[in-house]
Amino acid sequence: MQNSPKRFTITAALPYTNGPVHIGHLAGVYVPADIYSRFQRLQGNDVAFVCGSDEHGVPITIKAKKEGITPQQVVNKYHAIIKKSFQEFGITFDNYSRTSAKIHHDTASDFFEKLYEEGKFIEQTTEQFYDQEANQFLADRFIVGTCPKCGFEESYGDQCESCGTSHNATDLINPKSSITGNTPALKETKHWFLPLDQYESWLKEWIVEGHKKDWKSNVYGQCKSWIDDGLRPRAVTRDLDWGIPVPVEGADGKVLYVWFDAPIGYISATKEWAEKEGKDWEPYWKNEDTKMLHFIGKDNIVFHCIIFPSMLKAEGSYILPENVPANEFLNLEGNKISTSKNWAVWLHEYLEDFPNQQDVLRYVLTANAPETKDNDFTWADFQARNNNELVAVFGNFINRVVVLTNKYYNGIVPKPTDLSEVDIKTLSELKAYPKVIESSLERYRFREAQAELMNVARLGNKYLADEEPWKKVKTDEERTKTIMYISLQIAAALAILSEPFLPFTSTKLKNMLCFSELDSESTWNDISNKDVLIPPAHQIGKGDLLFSKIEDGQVQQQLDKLEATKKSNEMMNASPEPQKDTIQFDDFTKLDMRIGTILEAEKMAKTKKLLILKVDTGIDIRTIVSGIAESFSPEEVVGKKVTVLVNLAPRALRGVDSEGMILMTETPDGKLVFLNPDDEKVSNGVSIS
Ligand code: B3M
Ligand code: ZN
Repeated sequence: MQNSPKRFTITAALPYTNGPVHIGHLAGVYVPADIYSRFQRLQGNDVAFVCGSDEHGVPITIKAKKEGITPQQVVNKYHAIIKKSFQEFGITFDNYSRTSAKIHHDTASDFFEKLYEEGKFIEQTTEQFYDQEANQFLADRFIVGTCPKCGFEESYGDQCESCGTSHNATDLINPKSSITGNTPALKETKHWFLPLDQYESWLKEWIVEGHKKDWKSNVYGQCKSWIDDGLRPRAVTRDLDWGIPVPVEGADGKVLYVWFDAPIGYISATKEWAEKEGKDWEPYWKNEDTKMLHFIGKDNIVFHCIIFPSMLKAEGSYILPENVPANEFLNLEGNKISTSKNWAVWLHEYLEDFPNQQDVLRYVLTANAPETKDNDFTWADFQARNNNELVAVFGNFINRVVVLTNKYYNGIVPKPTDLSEVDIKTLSELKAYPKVIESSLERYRFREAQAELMNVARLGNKYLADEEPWKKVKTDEERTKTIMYISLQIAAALAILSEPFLPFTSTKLKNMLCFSELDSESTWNDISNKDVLIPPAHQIGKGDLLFSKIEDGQVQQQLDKLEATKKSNEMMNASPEPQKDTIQFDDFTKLDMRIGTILEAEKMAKTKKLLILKVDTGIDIRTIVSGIAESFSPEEVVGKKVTVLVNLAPRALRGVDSEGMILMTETPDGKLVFLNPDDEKVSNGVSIS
């Protein structure tokens, strides 16, 4: 029985557009949100699944400064990369918008104006941090200091990334400007504040009393602790030149706080979508019978559960989220994922190394989703889950069914005869799965739901192993037909049930089973309600491997990549070696260093590191063996000006006499660099003094 369709507004956190997206984002937010949205659509429900790029805020202006480009150029670049990654991983947003879009600027401005006109803000002149050297106020991430709550020394002005607390910049201990490193001064400025304290008792009733049972305990716990600590007014404007201008008089040089405008981005994305689709956006945000859900990571809980709902409540005409299924964090090989340290698996890079293997990553990230605590992604686990689960369980079952059906019946679904007790039991177990998976999904337990999906494949494998059609085919043709028929029903169920989790696999499997040739394609609920998913006489296609083994070498390559990142980070942070013992001027003059030119270079046979060089030192042309072959090819160094220590006692390296030493240094990622004069006119033979 189909219930009447329900309306869903499903939002996924708007990613900051200051870098690409990585596996942590996918695991924590976008894959679960996508699974849920796909599932609701399969139920015949009316879904608006919206997201977009968060293009304001300080991280973007910092990135622009670093790269020497404008903030708009930064967001254009990453918006395109992020949008493409989401498409490639099959994240089925109904609309992926961006907060620099006009519709968003208008929507956010109007929202602010309405609250302003209704007197919902308090206007206050307060002292804010100001960097005199940079000549600007220091909002949010422009300021770092010690978190007053947990003591983390690199907390941002608005939020501590370590404990998740959101605070005012002036609460930080030992604040420093992240532009100049200076200790900032305080300077007066006027801002508008949302008096969260006025919403405290309402929030208590709505969350602490109303959602104790149905919200995840990590989410509920955080909210309760904030409310118990007491809420204070929060500034919703900033002194910045990047963002949505504050739409009231006397607010020059001020923009809306990014966390004021970003969640309104969900509304503008819905509006933009509705406009394109010729629909009305309002029921998705204003009708009480709409179920609104925010998928986010744990660092965004306060904004989605306390601040945004208070904004919506202040506005008055909006519904509130029914649930905010926030996830904890995913680590990578034991360390916190970090964009700035490049400690991440970037989605666009993953696809270069594992082309067309989106579902493998989706699968592993869901199997390991940080639903109740932080979790670790390891490449060893990635390989094991692919090889032992996707290949050995799911892929193996499908492969056997499709290959045997082709072999015995030229791919035509056979007609069953009398069903045995095992057959009846197997079919009734199969029929129970949609509800089992559904019940996990409705409680936002995606790992559990996906594990149940795999149990459907296990059911199929066990059935085949027990019934052994490959033996029975020799003795009992009729029985074999029934076994294959039942196995094909399980395969068809897998094609349908896997769609939310493994969408690419589901499509492939549906094609293999020629779903489009069926009179009517079965749906999720049909698995429980109908006896036949693919009928006798239906022609299926040829087998094609759904998954392939991941080899040790591929895993090693990923580990090597991370190892290189770690090394380069270590070098970047390493403190310089302490100074050596003092020498006298006479000691220094003993070193005879000259400028020279490399005339010839060749690789030393059977070594990785050594080049044999012919160097014109201005005094003579001599041979020097140098350990630079891993950084330079012979062609690259010919013609280079270099600094040579010419009076170093000669020594034989692998049988070649080396008469001197070329001076080098190293970049943080381990690449060697010549110490050469920066003026090409310096002639060979001149000495260094
Ligand atoms: N951009 C923070 C983040 O990427 C922020 C989310 C906005 S959701 C309205 O974690
Ligand atoms: Zn903290």
